Amino acid sequence: MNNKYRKLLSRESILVTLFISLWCNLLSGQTAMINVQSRHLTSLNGKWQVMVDPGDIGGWKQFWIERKPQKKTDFFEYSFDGAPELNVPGDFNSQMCELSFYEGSVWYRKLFNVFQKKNARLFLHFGAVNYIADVYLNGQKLGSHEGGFTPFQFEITGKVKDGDNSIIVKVDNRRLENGIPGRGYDWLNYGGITREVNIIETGNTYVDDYSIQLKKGSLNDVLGWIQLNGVSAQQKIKVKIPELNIVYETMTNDVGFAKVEFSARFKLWSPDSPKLYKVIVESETDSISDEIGFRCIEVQGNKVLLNKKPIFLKAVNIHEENPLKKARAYSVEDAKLLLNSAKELGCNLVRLAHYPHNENTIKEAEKMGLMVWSEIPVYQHIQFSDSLVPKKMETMLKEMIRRDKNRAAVIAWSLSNETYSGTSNRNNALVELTKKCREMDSTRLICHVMNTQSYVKNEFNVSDTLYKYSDLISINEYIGWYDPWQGKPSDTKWKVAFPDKPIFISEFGGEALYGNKNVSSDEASSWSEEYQEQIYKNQIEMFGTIPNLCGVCPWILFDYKSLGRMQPVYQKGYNRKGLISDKGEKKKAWYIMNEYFKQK
Ligand code: GCB
Repeated sequence: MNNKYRKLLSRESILVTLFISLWCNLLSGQTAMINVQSRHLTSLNGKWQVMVDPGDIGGWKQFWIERKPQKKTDFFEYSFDGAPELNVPGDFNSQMCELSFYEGSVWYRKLFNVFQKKNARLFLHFGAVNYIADVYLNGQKLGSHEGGFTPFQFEITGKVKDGDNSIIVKVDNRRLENGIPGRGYDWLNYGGITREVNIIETGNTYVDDYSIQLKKGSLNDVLGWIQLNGVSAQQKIKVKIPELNIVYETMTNDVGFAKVEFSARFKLWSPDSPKLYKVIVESETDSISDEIGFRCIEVQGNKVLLNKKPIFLKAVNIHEENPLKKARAYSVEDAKLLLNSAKELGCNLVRLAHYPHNENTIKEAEKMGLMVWSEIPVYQHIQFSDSLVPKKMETMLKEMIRRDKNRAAVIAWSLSNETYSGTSNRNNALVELTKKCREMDSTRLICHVMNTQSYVKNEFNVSDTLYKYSDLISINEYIGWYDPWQGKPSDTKWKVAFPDKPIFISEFGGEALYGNKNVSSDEASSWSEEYQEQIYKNQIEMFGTIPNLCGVCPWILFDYKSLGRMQPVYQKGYNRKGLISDKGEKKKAWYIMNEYFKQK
């Protein structure tokens, strides 16, 4: 065990972590328990009544109190009774045409029935709410959560009444100067209760969190831990893998923590063989079951190795949008639509841009044998010098890793996309975040995506010092679209400040409107399929010149909605860099990319 890991597992660090998480919980919702799907759930999905509140009057009129007329002269100019309904999970923009581009407050209410058992604990769990959620139960505020793409929960034991209860959530998806993402980004700001809502029932002490993955660099040794939550902290623990006849036994300490360490001859997870094992984590008071894969991902010299063998990352960028429904994706069906298309293109990796996607997507990708690149929305214009921003980045990172750390498919945590080296405090904040990420999970690649390179006289100069802290040199470049070619693609030269690291082209491409064919292949303003196709042909020629190339990732699989893309004839509110249109039609460039991936 390396020192870093030993430090992570020490009792002091656990106490510090518990203290920090308690402190964070005062600011945001409680950190959510993991593996919600295998718990005792009552779903609150379905229709919720809503009041749209563009003028923010709900705050001073105290919508959460739900006042009703008491005497004949009383009236109130708001009410959830008789209000329109929205589906949860689901974004509000795609469900009411007057909310298509709405960024503001919407109040949601759900009435539900519950009976609390003796010795049981109840939690109200949200998969994600974009962007700020203020949550009330029966007129009392439970708390708030900031961050649109990660889960949070509130314990409601003793706060619910037997019988009828009411939950009210104020959702606000307004952009914030010190939000993450900040004010500017190139995707639709879908607001609402976008993922599932559940009431989770547990015993007095339950298995809150666990990490069961291979130790960094090993193909056989599991190194992990279990964390209980509740009064009976010291318990006997079993970790069982029935298919391998493994029953590992240990004991949690006085803060409910136990280290897990055992070895086995696993059939390893890989895109060719996405093997998952049923794993049961059992305490004296709880039992939880998971499907876990075991694999080893590392960078050695200038190569990415999966299970000790070099692998070329055949990737594609995906936004969490169902192009056919024109709505935020959240379901297994949505995931299958996006991921099957990535598979058909020939991919072995999906870059889930630019925020943590829903759990269904990660789990489906894992079953299909697609590796996952997962990122937090530290995107372009982030106010790194704002005193709250480092804490917000860390919280989002922590929530992303906590939820998905047992997913073998996830091979990379990406901490930033296209931040600017001149932004005050950028390096400081991101270097700190990288260190924290390594402490939270040192088993995966940790990356920063940048576009700070120069491209002059057919030479790329890649020199951003932040790459020192990134396992890959991950470059976004749009030569042929935003930047014209400076010479023959096959003559491109490269000057890279960290010449021993693998290079990943995390974005490239250009726009075309599907069906706009036989127009012109040498004018960008034609928005033709031929122009886009030519970009892809040239890029592929250029890829041959890149030292240590470990993978490429076109921007993007499907055309997607974006407010900044308003060219009235060709874009009409869509970023048209998709290899496939928003109606599912393949453009010419798709075939070029598909052929390249077949050759690789
Ligand atoms: C980028 C961004 C991506 C954009 C893309 C574009 O560099 O990372 O989010 O949408 O460019 O289409 O310009």
